[in-house]
Amino acid sequence: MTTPQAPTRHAEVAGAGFAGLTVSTALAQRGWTVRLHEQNDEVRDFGAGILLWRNAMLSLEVIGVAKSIREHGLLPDYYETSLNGVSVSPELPGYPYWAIGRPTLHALLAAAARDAGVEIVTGSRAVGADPAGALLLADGSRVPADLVIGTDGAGSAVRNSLSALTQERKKYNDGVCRVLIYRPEEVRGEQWNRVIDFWTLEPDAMRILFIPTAADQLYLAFMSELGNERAMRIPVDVEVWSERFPHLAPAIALAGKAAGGRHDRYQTNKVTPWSDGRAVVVGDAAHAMCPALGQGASTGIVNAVDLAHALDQTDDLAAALALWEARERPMTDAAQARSAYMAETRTLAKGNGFTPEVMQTANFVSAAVPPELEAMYPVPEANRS
Ligand code: 5PR
Repeated sequence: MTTPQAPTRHAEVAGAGFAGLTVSTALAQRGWTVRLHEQNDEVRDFGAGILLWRNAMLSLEVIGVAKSIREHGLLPDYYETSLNGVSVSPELPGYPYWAIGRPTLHALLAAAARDAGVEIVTGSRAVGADPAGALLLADGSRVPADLVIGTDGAGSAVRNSLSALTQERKKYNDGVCRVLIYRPEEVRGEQWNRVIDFWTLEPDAMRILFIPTAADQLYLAFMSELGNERAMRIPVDVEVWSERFPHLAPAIALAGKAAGGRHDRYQTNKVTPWSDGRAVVVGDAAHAMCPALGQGASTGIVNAVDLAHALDQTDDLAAALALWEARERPMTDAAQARSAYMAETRTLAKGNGFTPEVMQTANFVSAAVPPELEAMYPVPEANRS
């Protein structure tokens, strides 16, 4: 534990995404001064929707954000998998996980960061880090810090500048168009209060992941193979998707009219180690993964909160970083390997998303989580890992 007399420690953080906001908030709440740089002119998220599993919700409880997620988001009754219109596994009744729009989640995290005293600087792009303890900015300035944190995403400039960090990157053949839309009347009501993973595999894989994120909001992910040009289009090609999924036509029509939206190809990057001297990478910068487990952002959030916790456990920076990586890397590597395997084999189409092995990531409890919080989120017997 840090003694009250200990000098205030200072962090410079690059990238105000989920990992950046979370780590900044967790450090500021523990007495650090934190400056968070965002390259865009606004602090906002342009993504669609997200599932937050128990592991992430517990970590978000630690920084006091989970309550508002429970209020603004939606608790799905089930995660159901449907193959060619036939339900192959209604699963996860009673599992404590929440669906929420990414812009909403981001706004809640940004509010928590400001409340904690984090200074957020927009229009400030990081180009690298000095392991001796400085963040390097695009305007040529060099800002010193006790700890420099790269939360600048899968293409991380901070990571790429650190020669001690090795990386393996891989791209996959599937990609996904994600949209957040107004939820049509046709897909409201009790029987639609669930995640439904609609798969077809013939003649090629096309899948719609249906996730209600609020009473009036719906997240749709349209997954397809790289060769299927029409299915990869943004805005979503209403004709080609409605032909495959006629019963979802009203939602697909709205998705076709949705502004924004994006296509992302599945990719992973494995970085070893996660830190060099006073510089560390967190989130997609350290471990971008395929989305099959729905754990990309969540593992980053878990790692971000535990990093702050580890730094509170000892004043020896190198020891804290080593402790943190030893605690978080095994579950992170396992999630990355499993999600890549699941994406490559498309085993989710068979409803194989919730084997005890797979649930290990969702059920992971980081060292930062006190037992009384853990008890708030009981895991149903069927989903224990
Ligand atoms: N799960 C979630 C998700 O958003 C996606 C996948 C699985 C929550 C798509 O981004 O397998 O592609 C997936």
